[in-house]
Amino acid sequence: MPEALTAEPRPSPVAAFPLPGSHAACLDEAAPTPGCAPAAERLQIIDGLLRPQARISPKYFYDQRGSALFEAITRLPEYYPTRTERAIFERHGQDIARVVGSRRVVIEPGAGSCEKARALCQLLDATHFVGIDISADYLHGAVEDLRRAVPGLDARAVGGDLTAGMKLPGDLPAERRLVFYPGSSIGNFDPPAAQQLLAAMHALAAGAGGAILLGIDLPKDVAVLQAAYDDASGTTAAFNRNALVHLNRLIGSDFDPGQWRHVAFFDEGASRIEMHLAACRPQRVRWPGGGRDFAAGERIHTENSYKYPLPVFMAMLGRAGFRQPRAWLDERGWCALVHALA
Ligand code: AVJ
Repeated sequence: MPEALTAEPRPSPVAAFPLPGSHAACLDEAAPTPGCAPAAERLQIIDGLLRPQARISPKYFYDQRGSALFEAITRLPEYYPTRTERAIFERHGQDIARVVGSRRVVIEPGAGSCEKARALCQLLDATHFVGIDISADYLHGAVEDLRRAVPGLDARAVGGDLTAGMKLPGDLPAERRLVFYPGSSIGNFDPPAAQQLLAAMHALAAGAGGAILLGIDLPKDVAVLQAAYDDASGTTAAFNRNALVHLNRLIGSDFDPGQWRHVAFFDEGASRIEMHLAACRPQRVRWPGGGRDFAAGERIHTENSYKYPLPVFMAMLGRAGFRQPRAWLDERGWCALVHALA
């Protein structure tokens, strides 16, 4: 087993979330208003905050501190997904390598640190690797490291987003492509958006011998889920609250994170964990040009994390055009690594 598949992951700033338009830091000098998000993004954030049920995208977790907090989350005793996926690779590595096949062109949306990619490229003796990430600067460094670590691998970085018309290198072989999407990141998308993302991945892998290898988190005992998203050390609570600090920088708001309580629960009907921030007391939050009053207990919805039953997910793969799906599970049946042909 390659070392990196057994090591603790180090997600990049932003990269853990392959969603459009993230900002790891305040770098946008062209921002016309206080706060550093581009005007369109600013309006989108404010629109979410002004809805009757206020909401923000989970991509706003991942500024620099948020990415470090996520890394800490992956090491918590309660947070099973990261080490469970690693256990699946340990338990089934040989079978995975046999089914996936060698000499592949690996394409990873949201590649970030490329750490899982390194292990996979070594396991499969990949010929090419393309990492795709919103955080292009970080990705370029990671891909350079990958090139050094895996001699002979043709490794490239592409800045952009799968769902927003990003372009692969023109000279990338169209055959034997493998789209790699680990970490159960697909759980952050609601089912229609997840379905769209799978279709986009199918288009990427569509040439001869194309396939997908993707990690998902399965439904399980509610107490296990609950603990994973509301850990005893309060790390997930800090991660959740940090989104407000990030927003303050992006839109110039004056959220006081200390005035917001972490709320996480499993919605059985929707099969998803929901995370919210609840106002500890009545408060007014302002930003340039506006603001909102929150009543005590009023919430901002910050994340959904869907737990797809395996048959449901297999059906989604089928609708996206994938064939011959198969899955490897950990011994408790908590997470799955799914492979299918494009
Ligand atoms: C990175 C989307 C897989 O949903 O488990 C961890 C993010 N949120 N704790 C997840 C997360 C709260 C994580 N993913």
